Amino acid sequence: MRKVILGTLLLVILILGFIPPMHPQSAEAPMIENDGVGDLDFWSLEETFGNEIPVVVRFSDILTNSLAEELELLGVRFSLGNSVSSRVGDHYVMRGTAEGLSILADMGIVEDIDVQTPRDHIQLTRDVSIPEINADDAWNLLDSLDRNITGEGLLIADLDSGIDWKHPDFWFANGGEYDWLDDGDSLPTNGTDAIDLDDSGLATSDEVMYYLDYDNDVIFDTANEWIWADSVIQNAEPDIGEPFFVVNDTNDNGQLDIGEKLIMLSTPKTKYIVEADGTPSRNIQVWDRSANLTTSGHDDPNGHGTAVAGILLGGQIGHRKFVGVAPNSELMMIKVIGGSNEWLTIEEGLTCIQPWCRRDINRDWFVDLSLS
Ligand SMILES: [Ca+2]
Ligand SMILES: [Ca+2]
Ligand SMILES: [Ca+2]
Ligand SMILES: [Ca+2]
Repeated sequence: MRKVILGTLLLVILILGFIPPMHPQSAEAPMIENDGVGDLDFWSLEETFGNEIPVVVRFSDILTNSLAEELELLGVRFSLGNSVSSRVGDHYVMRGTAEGLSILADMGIVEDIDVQTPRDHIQLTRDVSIPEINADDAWNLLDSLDRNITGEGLLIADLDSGIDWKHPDFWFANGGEYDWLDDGDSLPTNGTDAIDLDDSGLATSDEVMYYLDYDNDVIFDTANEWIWADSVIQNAEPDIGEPFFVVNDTNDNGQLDIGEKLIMLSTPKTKYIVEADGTPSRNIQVWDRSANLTTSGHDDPNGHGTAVAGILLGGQIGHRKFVGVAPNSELMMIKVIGGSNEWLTIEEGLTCIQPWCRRDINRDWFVDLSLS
C-alpha cells in the first residue's frame, strides 16, 4: 500500500541538526565554550542579555519537579515554559540573572553551562539526539514484512538546498566484505596498506588503502573517520569511482584490527535529485541514480539540505557514531533553495513529487519540509 505522509521536521532539525565533518557550527550568534562549570562570566553576559541570559545547562541528572521549582525561585527559569519542554536528555535551555546562574553553577548538580546558540535552542550531535527521540528503539521493531524499522523501503522527498550525495554518509553498506592487507605494523597505514579488491591475497598498486584522519591523530577511528581505496587514480585523494568502506569492528574497539573486514559502500542513498537547469526559464531536470546521477553537476553550497539529509537518513547502523532517524531509506532531494536558477518553488517541488510517486507505486513516502 502506498502512503504519502506530509510532515515537517522543523523543530527536530532546529534542535537536533549537526553533521560534524561537513558543516561547522554556524557563527550567527556568539558561542562561548567552557571547560567546566564556572568558566562563564555571568556578569559580562548580563551586560549583553540583561536579566535574561540564555544558557544551555547540562545537569548531572534529570531534574525532579521540586528541584525545578527551587531553581525558578533563584531567578533561573526554563526557556520553553517548563522543565519538560525545555529538556533534551540531560540538557535544559534556561534563562536567568547573573546572580541566579552563579548560584546554580555552585549547587553541585550542574555538569556544564554554555550560552545558547542560537537562543532558545539546544544543539546536540546525532548520537545523543536520535536516541532521545527513541529512533534507535524503533530500529529494533519489525514491520509487516519482518524488516527492522530503519526506513527500509521508504522514499523520503526532501525539499531543501540540495545534497552532497557523494559523502559516504549517504551510501548503503551493501557492497560486500573485503580483506585489508597490512604492511606489517598491524595498524591501518595510509599509502602502504591495501584493500584486497580482487580477493587475490596480494596487494596491487590499484588497491592502496587510505583513511581520512579528521582529528590528525594518525589513528583510524572506525566510527568517525572514513577509509577508501585509491583505486582509480593513484593520487592519495578520493576520486569519482573510488569506493569508501565501513569496518566490521567485531571486537568493538573503534579500530581496524587484523582479521576485521571492510564493507564496501556501494549504492548511493540518493535515488533522485530534482532541480531547475540553471537557465532563466528554470526547466526542471531530474538526476536519477539508475540513469545519470554520476554525471550531474549537482551540489549543495548552502549545506542546509545536506545537514537535514544527515538527520533523516545519514550513516550506517552499527558502523558509525552519527546515524540519522531512518538510515536505510532512500532520498529524493528537491532543490528549492539556491542560486543560479537551480531552485524550484515549493509549489513546483511538491507538484513534481506526484509523477514520481506514481512511478514508485509500491513505495511508502515521506515528505520533509524544513524551511524556516
Ligand atoms: Ca599497516
Ligand atoms: Ca584519527
Ligand atoms: Ca585517488
Ligand atoms: Ca576492531
